Amino acid sequence: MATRRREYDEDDVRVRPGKSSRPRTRTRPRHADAVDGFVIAVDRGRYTCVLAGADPEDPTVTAMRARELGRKSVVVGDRVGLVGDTSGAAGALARIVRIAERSSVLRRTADDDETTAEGRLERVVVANADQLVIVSALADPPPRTGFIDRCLVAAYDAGIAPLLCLTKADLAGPEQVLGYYAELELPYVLVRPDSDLDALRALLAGRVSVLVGHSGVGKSTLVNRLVPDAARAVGVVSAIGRGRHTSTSAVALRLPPAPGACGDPGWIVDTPGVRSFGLAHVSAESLLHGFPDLVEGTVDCPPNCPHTADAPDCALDAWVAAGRADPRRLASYRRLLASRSGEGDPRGEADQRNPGDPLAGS
Ligand SMILES: Nc1nc2c(ncn2[C@@H]2O[C@H](COP(=O)(O)OP(=O)(O)OP(=O)(O)O)[C@@H](O)[C@H]2O)c(=O)[nH]1
Ligand SMILES: [Mg+2]
Repeated sequence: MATRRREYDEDDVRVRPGKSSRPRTRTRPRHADAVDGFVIAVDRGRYTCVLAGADPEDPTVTAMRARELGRKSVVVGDRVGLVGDTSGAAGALARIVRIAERSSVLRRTADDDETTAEGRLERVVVANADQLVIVSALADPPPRTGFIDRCLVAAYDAGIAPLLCLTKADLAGPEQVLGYYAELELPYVLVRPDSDLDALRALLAGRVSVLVGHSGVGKSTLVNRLVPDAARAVGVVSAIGRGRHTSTSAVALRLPPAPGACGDPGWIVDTPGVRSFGLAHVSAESLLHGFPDLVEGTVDCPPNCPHTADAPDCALDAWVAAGRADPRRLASYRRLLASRSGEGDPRGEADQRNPGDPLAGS
């Protein structure tokens, strides 16, 4: 009890009798004044927010969390209510008193196995994203379809539309990766240093898109191209301003209006590179949603079929044997099933476990 009490505001300690002395009457009017903001960066307990309807030139608002939010975390992409000094003047500090219901939550876990502490350590990457841009380099570092598959599972699980963004197309061709996803209607874009980004811009317009990918695949490079004044636009993007350096935290940037287009140009969220995209928070059933090319193949499975390699009569083997899906996709799905149940470390071992398939790593 003692530890719980510490999270309450002093107003919440119920030593004073009577409902009339509750904080409600005192705080409600203030909260009614709260202005809407959008969290674009989080840094050591300070939240950088953009006020709803603000122009790109307007200053950002720095805020802290009001204690009454309790344990609720505030993440990039959150739409929040702000009170206090929302002027954006130097040194001004506002307070976040409300977090709007999230339309989507992109999560990842440090590990796949729910039974470990790491597996239970769940991180919300970003809130309210409409689109997950899975960034994979075609070379340096080489593409890893196991990782892309994990991102697809996370996207479908969170109800976020996936978009495959293949960078460094100047270094290698996309045929192998695209061949692997031939059965999926997965939208994709190719990016090389000299390519025009019009197709990508059109797909980003009006949406909140979050970039995920291994370190060094070119996420920040892409963001800098999409938002040329990223470093200047908001004071917080020091990680981006440093150019080719590893990003250390997620940051949302307002996209410039597309030429000739009207309406909301959208936001793009750069995130730090991840080694793995742990999926402990995704149920075994939901894992299958990341493999729409396999879903239909399970209709002939016996009831409660676990779809694992040793499952008797799993219909997926016949589905793949009949050429209805790529056997590598089934292998990838089964690797995820296995790593969720704690069999093996999903990170870093892919090359040993899939010697014949250099793409398969996660
Ligand atoms: N050849 C080539 N190099 C690229 C391309 N895009 C990015 N790079 C290079 O790849 C390196 C890594 O790029 P970053 O944009 O920092 O990668 P990142 O994904 O943001 O990495 P983290 O922040 O660590 O997650 C840089 O040296 C870029 O110049 C590309 O299309 N072609
Ligand atoms: Mg980066």
